[in-house]
Amino acid sequence: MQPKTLGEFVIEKQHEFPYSTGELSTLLNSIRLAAKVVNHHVNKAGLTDILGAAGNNNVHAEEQQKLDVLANRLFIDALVNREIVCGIASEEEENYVSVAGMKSDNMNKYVVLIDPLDGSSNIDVNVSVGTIFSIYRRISPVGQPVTLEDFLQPGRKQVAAGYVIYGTSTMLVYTTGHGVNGFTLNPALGVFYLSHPQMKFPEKGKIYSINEGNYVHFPLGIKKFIKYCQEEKDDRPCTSRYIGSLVSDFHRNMIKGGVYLYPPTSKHPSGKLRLLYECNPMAFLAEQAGGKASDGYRDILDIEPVELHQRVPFYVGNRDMVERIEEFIQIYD
Ligand code: AMP
Ligand code: P6P
Repeated sequence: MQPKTLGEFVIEKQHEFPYSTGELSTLLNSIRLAAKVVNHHVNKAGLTDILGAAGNNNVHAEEQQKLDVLANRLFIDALVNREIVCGIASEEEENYVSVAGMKSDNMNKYVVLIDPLDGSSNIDVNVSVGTIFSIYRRISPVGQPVTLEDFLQPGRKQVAAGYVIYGTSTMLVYTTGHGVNGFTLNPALGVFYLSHPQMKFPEKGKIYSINEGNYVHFPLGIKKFIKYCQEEKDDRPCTSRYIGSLVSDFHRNMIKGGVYLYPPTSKHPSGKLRLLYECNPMAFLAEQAGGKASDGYRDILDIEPVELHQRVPFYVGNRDMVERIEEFIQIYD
């Protein structure tokens, strides 16, 4: 029997909410379409003149790869120009993009935050990259221009979150608060099929993912956790795996069991990962898959955001491993 398609799954879930207008389904289906278009370009990156830097930098003075710019444009066009949302914020845009109010008939109630192509430094070396998205209900009045507060909501208020991983196969993994489901693209048909229903972290994790090149700058608690993982004892030593692409490291750790760490470093004293469009969506997915996400002291989803591109220390994965990290931080830091 053919597995369910993503489109069928979205509609089936909508029917569980008899009063729904279909707006969230339309939004999820637009993300699905944009993901297929980005996938086409990511897979062709080696063949067309789209590799390499776009010749300018984004708001974080990071050199924008051409695919970054393209993915950003594709997702914004898919969501904003069709008025499927009232606003969108992106890692590649200094300010949020407002639709509600410019076109007064825009009565949509969702805002979306995206990292259009996370891990883009891997593009030119053919390592998997990903798109991350996060969806909230606006808190300002429908029909009015969106406000910054619509985007600065704690992660626990998310309506949906997910990622697309452009890897050996392309998958879309998302949650609306009722578990995590993974869909694999059949490139011949251009259809996502349900391949990983109700994804959960394994009971125990044995992988740790961290850039140990920053070791000398890590807080003592993180150094102690790394040495703990390397001890020959109990269910250790762990395996060290780090791709340099959050979506890929997270996806592998959710399937095999493990934890991803991006602690404060000398270059990024508040951590490198962005709270709104990287940490919150991955934290929502992690909790829905039985895992945990923390900044070392509190759940990521409980953090009250103060600015669009704020960074936080980020530890996400198996609950037992994240709790162990918190213990080491609270003892040594
Ligand atoms: P809507 O009016 O379509 O925006 O739906 C209202 C609410 O119903 C959403 O905010 C969700 O909480 C839920 N809902 C509607 N459609 C879906 C869907 N396809 N998948 C999961 N939840 C949904
Ligand atoms: P570093 C990609 O730029 C990213 O935001 C994550 O996807 C990835 O895990 C991390 O940064 C890699 O950072 O400093 O280890 O190269």
